Amino acid sequence: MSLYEYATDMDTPVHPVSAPDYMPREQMSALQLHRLQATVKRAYDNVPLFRKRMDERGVRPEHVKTLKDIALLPFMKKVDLRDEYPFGLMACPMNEVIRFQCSSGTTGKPIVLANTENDILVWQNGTMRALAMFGIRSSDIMQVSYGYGLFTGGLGLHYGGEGIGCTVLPTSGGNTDRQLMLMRDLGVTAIACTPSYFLHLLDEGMKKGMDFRKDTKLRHGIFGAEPWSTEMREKMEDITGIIAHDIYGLTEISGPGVAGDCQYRCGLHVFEDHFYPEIIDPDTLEPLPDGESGELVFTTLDRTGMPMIRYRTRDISRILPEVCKCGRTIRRIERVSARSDDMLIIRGVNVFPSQIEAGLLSIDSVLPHYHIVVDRQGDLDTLEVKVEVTQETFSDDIRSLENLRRRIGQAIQRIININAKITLVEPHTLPRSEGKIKRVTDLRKK
Ligand code: DLL
Repeated sequence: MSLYEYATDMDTPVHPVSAPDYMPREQMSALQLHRLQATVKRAYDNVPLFRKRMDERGVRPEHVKTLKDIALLPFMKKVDLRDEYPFGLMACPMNEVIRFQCSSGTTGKPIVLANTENDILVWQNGTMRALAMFGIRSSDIMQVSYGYGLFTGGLGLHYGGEGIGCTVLPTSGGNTDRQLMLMRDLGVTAIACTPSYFLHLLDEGMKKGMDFRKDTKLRHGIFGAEPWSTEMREKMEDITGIIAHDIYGLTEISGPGVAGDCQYRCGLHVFEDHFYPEIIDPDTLEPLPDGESGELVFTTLDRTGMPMIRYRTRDISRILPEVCKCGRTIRRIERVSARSDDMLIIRGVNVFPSQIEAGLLSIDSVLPHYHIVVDRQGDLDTLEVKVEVTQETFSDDIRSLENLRRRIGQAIQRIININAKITLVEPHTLPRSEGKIKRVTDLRKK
């Protein structure tokens, strides 16, 4: 199907859930301001950390009179979720919370997000609108191969799919053979998973002689949770004949469905009536004008469980001010391809080097010198951790070394849920640095 045919298919009829995407700008701004004021008041009244920071700045909720006044408000960061773990940022009583979701923290503990029923509906509204924008309709069968559970990918797309009435096949991640069998046998038309997992599915399918164009009914891929390039998109579309859509989101702000691309693929439309985007300079923290590249910051406008105000995502992007040809009035951000911190995304899982360090250092006889190597074998990310051990340990017999390797591997896996290859090395063999130490080599970027 050509892009033109696809565009026609998408524009008529516009899915009913998409109405706010086309709201006149003045009406959208008025709605955003109204919701922002309510969110700031709610956080001020219920979240001690937020109130303290506001008081320190001499700012009160009633000072937010226009959308520009958002610049008066303090930022929130991932460390706040760690420091206030697990319930400190909650703005509602526990009996209103109906679900927790988690994401990686920077150390051994995850971060926890509390969702009220309202928050689950807001989140679902974002994923429904993203799917509708991608052209998914009630006649589609969508295989959700994002992980279900604490990670928001699986449940997020699941609720979105059910919301727009398509048939959902909740395979979750893993068990590639069964995924391929069901995709073919059930006539799956859309798949939602990380782009790297889709490449893996293609590889495995092709090894078995599958021709995705002939043997499946796939037409749509719903890819996100990690950066992916235009080249990767072209490769996937070439092999399968699908249209690869980009969906963006993060647990702190709800999950997938904060933004997505339309048929013109010129950036991702943000569902701005729920999530207010800003771009700031990560060094000066000053807001940047539309069009300039910087750190993406979101304020949730109608979440009640744990509202996030000026949450620093660490993702680098820019707001694209021109009106989009698709007719949506909601603004777009550029596709996210870089971050301003050291978070790695390995097989769709967020990993901070500090989490690996926390695992390593829980084991005696390991020295605090390590180096992380991330690479890609075929289409799957690999993780190797090189660790220095004491001279005595290194001289031990092979069985003790094997045992140590296994214990280190398990300690790391308990924290990041990824099986890493552990390589033990002699003391003083890993590079030292006189300035900022570089602990990660990411060979995927070559
Ligand atoms: O990855 C939510 C999600 C699930 C999005 C499924 C899309 C699809 P977290 O685990 O909290 O949430 O990770 C959020 O992943 O700050 C980005 O760095 C990265 N990310 C998410 N979507 C994209 C994307 C989910 N489309 C972090 N392109 C974010 C690039 C993405 N990076």
